[in-house]
Amino acid sequence: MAINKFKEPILVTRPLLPNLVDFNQQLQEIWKSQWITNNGNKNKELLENLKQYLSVNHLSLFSNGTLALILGIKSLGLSGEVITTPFTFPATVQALDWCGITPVFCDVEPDTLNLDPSKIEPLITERTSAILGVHVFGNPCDVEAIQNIADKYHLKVVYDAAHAFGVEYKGKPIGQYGDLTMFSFHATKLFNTVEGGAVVFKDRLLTRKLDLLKNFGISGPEKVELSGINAKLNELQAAMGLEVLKLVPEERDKRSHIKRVYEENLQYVPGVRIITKLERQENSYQHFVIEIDEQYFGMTRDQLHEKLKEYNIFTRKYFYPLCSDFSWYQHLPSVKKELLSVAHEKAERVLSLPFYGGLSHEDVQKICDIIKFIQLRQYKVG
Ligand code: T4K
Repeated sequence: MAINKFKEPILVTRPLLPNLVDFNQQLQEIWKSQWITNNGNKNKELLENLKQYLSVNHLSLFSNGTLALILGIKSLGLSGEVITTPFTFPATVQALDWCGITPVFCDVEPDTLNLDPSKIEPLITERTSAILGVHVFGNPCDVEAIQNIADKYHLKVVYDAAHAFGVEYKGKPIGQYGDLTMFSFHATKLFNTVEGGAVVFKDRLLTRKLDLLKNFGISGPEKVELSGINAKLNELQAAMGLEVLKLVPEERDKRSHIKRVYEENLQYVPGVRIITKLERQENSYQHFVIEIDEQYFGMTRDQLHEKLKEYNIFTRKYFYPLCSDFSWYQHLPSVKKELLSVAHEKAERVLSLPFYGGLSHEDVQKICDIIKFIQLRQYKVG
């Protein structure tokens, strides 16, 4: 039995887009106000809505998640070295680069692919100022173990929660852990403002600092207090956010059903492990990621990734290559392969499958059938 390829390409994700009539209404209000950036009314409204949605007291909006993280790190006054994960999107470690901070790479846990707390302590030196964890694919880090280490050595804790919008850990919103947490609102994220991001934080005094940092350090018409940059979210982005936020609960529901179809079909396939299996508020429904074990699956992740293209299915290898493999870090002692063995193994095995509310259940079923068919055919050929 052969399976036909998809007529149209199936991409790893598609942006959540508001109804054009609703968005147009937002635009009309902006046009009327003649205020299109620099902390307008849409910005203020989105700020309040997000504080409520994420259950946090302090939040600052930015033009994208990367600048949010860079300025968040700056606002905490971090310096020297920061312990972080190699298994992440380049933005996490590049934020450290832009702050003149040396990343110290720490291996990840085999299950969650997040920073492994049991490997952090030996990496702490006199220069360490913080631990920067990433809630990879929305799976929360072991935030309690990380906080215990940070308390013991008087370090700050920063989280990159680009994938973890709306996630809870042990019933507590993820943004309430650590000193500062960044969320990305890029087009590919569950909640998007086209481009955009935010930091949430414990210390209310950071609000003013972040407001200055994202607006050239300007504190008045004739006063520039510090060296900042332009990282403001504009009114059109904020309007997009206001409309998309209304759609998030329904999108989460749709994705949770898609997740179930994937799980029912893939959980017993030899050599396939589902990484993003948490339920309800513990899952951000940002990605659906599997791990391919060549020994039992019969082919490598790379071979499956290529084969799926023949059926018009475009999966992604998030996160390959590891950040510790970037050329400009090769002088660092922490990039040694033997110190990052779990991260190296996982980066060769992970595959993000198409995952967005617009996928029909039939499409998801077909993707699973194709994966099983590819595996079966491989064994027959082999
Ligand atoms: N930290 C972490 C852990 C992150 O994952 C990210 C971003 C950041 C920090 C930085 O946050 P931001 O500064 O971006 O706010 C995409 C996103 O561009 C990136 O935001 C995201 N992580 C990363 C995981 O995914 P690419 O290079 O894979 O994007 P691209 O253009 O290949 O798009 C992915 C898929 O989405 C494609 O199949 C096409 C589809 N797509 C994309 C766009 C932009 C659409 O259908 N429509 C669109 O408008 O990085």
